[in-house]
Amino acid sequence: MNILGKEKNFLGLEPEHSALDSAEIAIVSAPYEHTVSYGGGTGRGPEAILAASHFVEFWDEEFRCELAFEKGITTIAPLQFGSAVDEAALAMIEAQVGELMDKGKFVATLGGEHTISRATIKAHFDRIPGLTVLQIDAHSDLRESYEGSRWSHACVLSRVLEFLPPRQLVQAGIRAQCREEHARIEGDGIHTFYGWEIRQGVYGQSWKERVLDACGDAVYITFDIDGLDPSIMPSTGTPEPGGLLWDETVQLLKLIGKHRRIVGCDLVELAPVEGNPGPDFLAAKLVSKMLNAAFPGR
Ligand SMILES: [Mn+2]
Repeated sequence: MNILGKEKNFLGLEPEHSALDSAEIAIVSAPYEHTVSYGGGTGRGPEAILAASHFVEFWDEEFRCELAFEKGITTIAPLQFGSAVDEAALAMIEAQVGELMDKGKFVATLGGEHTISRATIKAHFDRIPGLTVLQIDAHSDLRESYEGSRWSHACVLSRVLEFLPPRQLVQAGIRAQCREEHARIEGDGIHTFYGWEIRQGVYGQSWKERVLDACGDAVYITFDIDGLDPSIMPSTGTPEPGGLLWDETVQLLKLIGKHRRIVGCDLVELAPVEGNPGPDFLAAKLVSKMLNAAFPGR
């Protein structure tokens, strides 16, 4: 497995803090883009996040640590899918994430379209009993198929629910779905926190605690960047108004990390816009915050 050096790795780390053998954290890049439905560009997401991460501070003033120096973060060279699509591409991602987990690494995967999370979640599900998946997303992604494909990013959680019990799925920020998805949520008892419920104060100030309550001990976070409000995150293929803002998102991550075990994560669907680097930097900082949240005790 090849790793990226200081010029291209996450945070621009020197070898002593980014070696494959010693780092406790591994960044996987899955620049997979095959079933985009509106705006394109997610295939360039991982590279843009890694480039922007060089402007993220090592010291986190909120978590009060330099996680990269304390744990080490290695960045694996991006997966190259060639002509592999759908199940073949997912098999490559699942194999790499699984191999790193078997080496004892905490794995954070950068997408790519949301389809990739079927693979990263499966790798975690097979190794961690009772896994909860916390999905932050504008879309519930529970269609059975979309535009003729079962492997569309719009159905990725349907593919996950082929192995994950539906009560172990928690969704937050949802504000676009079709009738069949709503019926599935109601019928299967999926914990879904809709954007309008959060914004209109249905759960009061405590919506984040309610999300926490719905999570079991071990939590995998799949973060679709379109879960954030387009005012702070315009660089995504399907922007939806009414999304999560920065501070409440970080507070949620911090709360989950304090009371549960965050065992892995991904960040998907960033579609970088030429000439607007701000959202790429936000995404890089969000990855850093997720990692900090995952290691609260250090
Ligand atoms: Mn999604």
